[in-house]
Amino acid sequence: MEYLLLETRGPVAVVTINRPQALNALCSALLEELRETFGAMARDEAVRAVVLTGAGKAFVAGADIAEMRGFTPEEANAYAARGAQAFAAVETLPQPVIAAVNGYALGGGCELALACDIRLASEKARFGQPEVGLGITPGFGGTQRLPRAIGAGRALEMILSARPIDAHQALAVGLVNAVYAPEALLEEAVRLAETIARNAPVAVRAAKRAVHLHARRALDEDIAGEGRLFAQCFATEDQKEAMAAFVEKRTPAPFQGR
Ligand code: DAK
Repeated sequence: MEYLLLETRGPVAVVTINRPQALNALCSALLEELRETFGAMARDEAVRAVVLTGAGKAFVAGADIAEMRGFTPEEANAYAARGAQAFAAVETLPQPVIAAVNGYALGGGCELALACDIRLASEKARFGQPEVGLGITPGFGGTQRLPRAIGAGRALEMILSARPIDAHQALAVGLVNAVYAPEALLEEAVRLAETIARNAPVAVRAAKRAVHLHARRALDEDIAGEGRLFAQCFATEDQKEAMAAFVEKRTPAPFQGR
């Protein structure tokens, strides 16, 4: 892999986008590596939670403008398809994904953070959807995920003004869950991932899916889906052991993921 670094810390995988000379802009090859890497992690039971971050002063400064600028409509379509697959691989990863937003998260970079489950930011983070200033609309789900995350009015202000917001503004609108000193961000993200990784794996995956159902289907279907996922956990030894331990007022045995 040319543009991604993959490090495992016990049950936590840390994926670092490593194209700092271009502020980690999403070129086609990088999108392809994201799709492959997240596809492989989906099949890796040893990975219980993922942290996604960027090398250097950016998380991701957006789609690769240099690559994009000369696109024919056909090439734009191919890029969009590749991007959609990469973003879907991140969003639908069974394991939770925490974005550790270390710097610029602009355009496709802000959208990539939004495709993650939880966002934590460094004080140096900047979030924005500058696309309309480039004559395009957000294309990797920003018009859908941003309003769901922060409400239509605030999303429209960001999208239509193209003005970035800083980490503290992002915290105030609920785009990120917490803001840390730059040197503390990655450790805090890994610590949260480790906390998640200690919980029952089947239940964690089912809970993530249950939350995501909401964005995708009508409420009735969501409730039914939640119920099915809830029921599925009852087929696991971990559920039996954890509930037994609660009733017996003891600490449960380590979770087995089955
Ligand atoms: N693409 C390509 N290269 C980029 C880049 C980008 N998005 N952002 C930065 N770089 C490169 C710069 O060109 C520069 O390269 P060299 O000149 O050194 O070769 C290097 O990274 C360092 O950047 P700067 O010198 O500009 O660094 P500064 O600290 O001065 O400024 C900045 C940082 C983040 C304010 C600035 O780099 C900037 O404004 N960057 C562009 C941010 C931006 O507009 N991002 C949104 C891109 S639009 C689609 C789906 C989605 C999308 C498109 C289509 N379809 C479905 C078809 C998404 C679109 C976008 O994301």
